[in-house]
Amino acid sequence: MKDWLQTLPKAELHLHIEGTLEPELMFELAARNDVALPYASIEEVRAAYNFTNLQSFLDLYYQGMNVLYTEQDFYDLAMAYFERAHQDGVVHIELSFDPQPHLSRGVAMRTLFAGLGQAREEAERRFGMSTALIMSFLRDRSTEEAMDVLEQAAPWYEQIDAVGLDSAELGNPPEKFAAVFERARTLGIARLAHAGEEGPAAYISGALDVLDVCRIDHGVRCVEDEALVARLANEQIPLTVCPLSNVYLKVFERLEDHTLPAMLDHGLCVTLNSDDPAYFGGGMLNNFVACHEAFGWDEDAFRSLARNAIEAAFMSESRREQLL
Ligand code: ES4
Ligand code: ZN
Repeated sequence: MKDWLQTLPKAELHLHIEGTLEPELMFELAARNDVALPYASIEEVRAAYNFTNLQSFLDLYYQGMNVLYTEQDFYDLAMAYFERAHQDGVVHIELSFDPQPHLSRGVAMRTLFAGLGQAREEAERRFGMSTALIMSFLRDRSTEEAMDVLEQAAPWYEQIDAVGLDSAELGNPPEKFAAVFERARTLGIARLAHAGEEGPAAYISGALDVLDVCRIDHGVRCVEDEALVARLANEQIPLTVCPLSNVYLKVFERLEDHTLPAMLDHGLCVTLNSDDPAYFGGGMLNNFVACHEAFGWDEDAFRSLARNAIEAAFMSESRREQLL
């Protein structure tokens, strides 16, 4: 089954590029940029990945990305992931990046777009891979800062397929970013948001009603609200579920306890994704294999999940036809 899942053409819609930073590259970039790391060895980094909730992960995620400074660093980070994803049989990737932590360290906005843009072009040339770019705002920082980031990105709007909303969910409801997302809408930029990962089902409704998002990242807590489930099913709102992430962040104790089978029973438009593969036990293929082992899904089930992702992706209609 693993071999078959590898050959299944997969689109990944929920991937934080900073969450693809493997400890080996972290050490290499730390040396290159003369950044001190709080770890003595690669093994020590991996041993630290022992999360109790979303915040305990985010602390290490922000710490890890402190080694990224130059255009070359962002290129190397993205290219290393594109290569691994290509080996997993991924044919389309929508990578999200978080400008704020980098801007705060003095990295220029153009460095981010240039490095990631170069890697995207190279992935297209070398692997025939298509990609899309999602610029995400940190919901645990201010609305004003997010608005400022959106304005600073003006020279690169053409490269942005959507804006997203991530980081610490609880206590940072979607409504906080109504004005920022309204501005993005005016600019003609599509909108996404993490919702219903640690936060309640009401954050999913809020993201749909107030932020006018076209997809929900995670959304696994939707099952707590029957009316919301009916709405998500009726409107076929894509949910970018990240199975291994949910287990690593203790959203569910074990994958067997995940609401994924119930979500499929309700007729929801589910897609499978890796979220932060360097931190959560691997990439797309590992997520697919883990679901096969936990739920016993057959080839038809995975074909249908992969199709959902291709249908929900930001890609040209000719590319979509080619992949369907
Ligand atoms: C994230 Cl799993 C998750 N949730 C929210 N924000 C994030 N940023 C990176 N991974
Ligand atoms: Zn995420």
